[in-house]
Amino acid sequence: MQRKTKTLGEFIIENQAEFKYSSGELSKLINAIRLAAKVVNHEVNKAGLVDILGAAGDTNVQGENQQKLDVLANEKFIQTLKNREIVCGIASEEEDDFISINSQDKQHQNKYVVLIDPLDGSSNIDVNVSVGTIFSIYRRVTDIGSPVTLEDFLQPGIRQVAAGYIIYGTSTMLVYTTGHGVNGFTLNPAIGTFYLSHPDMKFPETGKIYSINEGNYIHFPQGVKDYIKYCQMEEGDRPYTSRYIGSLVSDVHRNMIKGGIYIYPKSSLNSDGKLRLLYECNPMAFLAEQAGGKASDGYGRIMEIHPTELHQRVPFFCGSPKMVEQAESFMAKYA
Ligand code: AHM
Ligand code: MG
Repeated sequence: MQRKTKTLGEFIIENQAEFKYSSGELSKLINAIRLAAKVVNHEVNKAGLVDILGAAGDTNVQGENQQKLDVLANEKFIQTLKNREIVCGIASEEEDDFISINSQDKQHQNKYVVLIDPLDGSSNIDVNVSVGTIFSIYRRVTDIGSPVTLEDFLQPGIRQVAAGYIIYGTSTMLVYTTGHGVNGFTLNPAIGTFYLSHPDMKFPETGKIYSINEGNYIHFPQGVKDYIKYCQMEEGDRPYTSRYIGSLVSDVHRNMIKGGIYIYPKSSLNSDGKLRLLYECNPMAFLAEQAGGKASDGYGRIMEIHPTELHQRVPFFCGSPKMVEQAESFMAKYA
């Protein structure tokens, strides 16, 4: 008899009780993200066909060129979450400030805030290489019934109630956690349904892949330089293989399956690295830890950092636990 494959919709319903504040609100929220993911997937897939490629002409809050698809993905996610009236606030990598959400019949009654990087790795769009969406969900800390404040968004990663990513790759996958392990769902584009394809994803304890933009080697701290040399040394299971897509979601996704480490360190060019703590590092760290991996700034746990600003950047070391520990030991020599 053929095994029945579970859909994401079924999985969400089945696992709702697992969540300690189970009122169905989080499930609805993940359903909304599922819907937005399908819409963005549709747009990403036709990127080469219609004239939606190229820079939109605007720069985002970090002064980087925005691609048209970034703008579009940002709009789609925000619109979907707004329309479904299930969050009280949204912060996006593409927006200068957070958005407070209110509606006539639900006066600031929702309890979750969402932080998103709507289209990460967008410099890869023009060349048909995988990009991703990253999301992070927290319970608000201010009182229900009042508008959200910055405090609701500046929470350490350990307070996340859910996080995930969508990878628009050779196939489209939605991978998420609510703190009970990590599960991956693959989209069947013919019928628009996500199926559970990667249950209980786990980082191998160690691996043979290191992912870092080595072009910046000269600017890296000595601990990172030493670790790179260690990866390249002929000894035991080394040298490791270097794989760097330049798309955080894709690099971490591959390393989670095959075993590996992703590093975006600070450098003499950018003292805090490049990646954003709230939109990129915290959600990837929550997923990594739930998959038995580790996420560090080189010296300590990413998820324990207390954020001070929305667009804060942080150095990021993420992957198989033994590899992250090894990299940390090189960093510690120069602390
Ligand atoms: P983005 O949010 O502007 O797309 O930047 C984040 C991306 C990551 O996905 C990727 O790992 C990194 O930037 C690549 O940066 P670099 O080109 O400096 O190696
Ligand atoms: Mg990004």
